[in-house]
Amino acid sequence: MYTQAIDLAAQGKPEGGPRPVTTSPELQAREAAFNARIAQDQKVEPQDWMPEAYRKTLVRQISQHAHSEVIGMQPEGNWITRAPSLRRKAILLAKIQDEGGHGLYLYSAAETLGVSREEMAEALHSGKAKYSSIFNYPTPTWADMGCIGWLVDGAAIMNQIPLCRCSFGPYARAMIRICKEESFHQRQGYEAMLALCNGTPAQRAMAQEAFNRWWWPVVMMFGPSDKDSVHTAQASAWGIKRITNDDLRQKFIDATVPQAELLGLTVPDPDLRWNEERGHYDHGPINWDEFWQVVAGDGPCNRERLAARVKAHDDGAWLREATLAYSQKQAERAARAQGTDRSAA
Ligand code: FAQ
Repeated sequence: MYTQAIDLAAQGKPEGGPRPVTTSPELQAREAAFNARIAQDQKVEPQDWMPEAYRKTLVRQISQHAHSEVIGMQPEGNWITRAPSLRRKAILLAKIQDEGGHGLYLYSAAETLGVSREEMAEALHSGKAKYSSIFNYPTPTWADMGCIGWLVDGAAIMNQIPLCRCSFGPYARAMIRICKEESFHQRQGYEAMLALCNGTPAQRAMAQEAFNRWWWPVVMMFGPSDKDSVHTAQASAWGIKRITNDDLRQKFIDATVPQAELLGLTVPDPDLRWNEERGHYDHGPINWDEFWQVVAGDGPCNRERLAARVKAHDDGAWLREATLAYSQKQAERAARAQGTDRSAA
């Protein structure tokens, strides 16, 4: 359903193509080859020449994406010990593990661009690197688990399906598997909401209350409106971004409103109306002050989330040291064995 909502052919290519970023004749020739590759929709691989700004854009986006997946384990991790049944607990555990795995694929994809895990971790822990605004909201009720799966994963798929066609090979390939897993996450979230909405009046009220809290942060999660998006033009010209923030947001709203109706939930937007002429829902104003406040580190849970991540990293230091010592020992043993073989020959 989310895949069908995205008609890439209809989006067309950005006008003018990528902007030149280099000057010397040799670099210009390399850049021309790179631009030709982008224009032909061929993948750029780590060993290929690429403009430094393209590499930096990818490192920024992929590492932020990885950080989001890893920090994104926390709001749901809050409910592992309190899931209402063994079945729900097993699903939640599997889903959270998947998110951790997504973080790892994405860190690996970013590493192919010459940045180390340590540098990326340091950027996150120092507050220099961003992660998605959505993970700075609290999860006080079980219905929040349903809303995260249904809405947050639903929004993530909407944003990530076009990234499966991103021009950078390792990112595009990582996104294919990630999207398959996010699809399961979205369905389990919707099914959890369905159970609550078919339940007692108190359960229905819990579902509506959680929906009221998540709707607007999820709508914001697609990023600033196109007029304020600083990276869209260049990222689109490079084939990294295929659909703009506002267009993805609209597709998400159009897909999600009927799902809310099926659940019997009311979308907390008094201005929401189907616009026959546009063939889309019109929606009310987005509180961009709230969005930027959360992005700047001052949301309801920013400090808590970052502190938990830094603590987990510090607590894991012994494992990193032990793994490194083990691999060094293995390498030394292998080298010794090779030396013995040679002297025996
Ligand atoms: N939160 O010019 P643009 C998930 C920043 S994964 C925080 O439009 P761009 C799975 C942006 O970085 C969710 N910051 O930027 C899951 C930039 O700042 P910078 C994450 C935001 O890159 C589910 C500035 O605003 N997904 O949910 C946000 O062209 C459940 C200007 O913005 C991805 O990362 C935001 N929401 O477009 C896990 C997908 N939006 O860097 C657990 C990949 C914007 O200059 C449980 N990323 N900013 O300092 C993308 O598609 C893009 O990077 C966008 C932003 C669309 C996020």
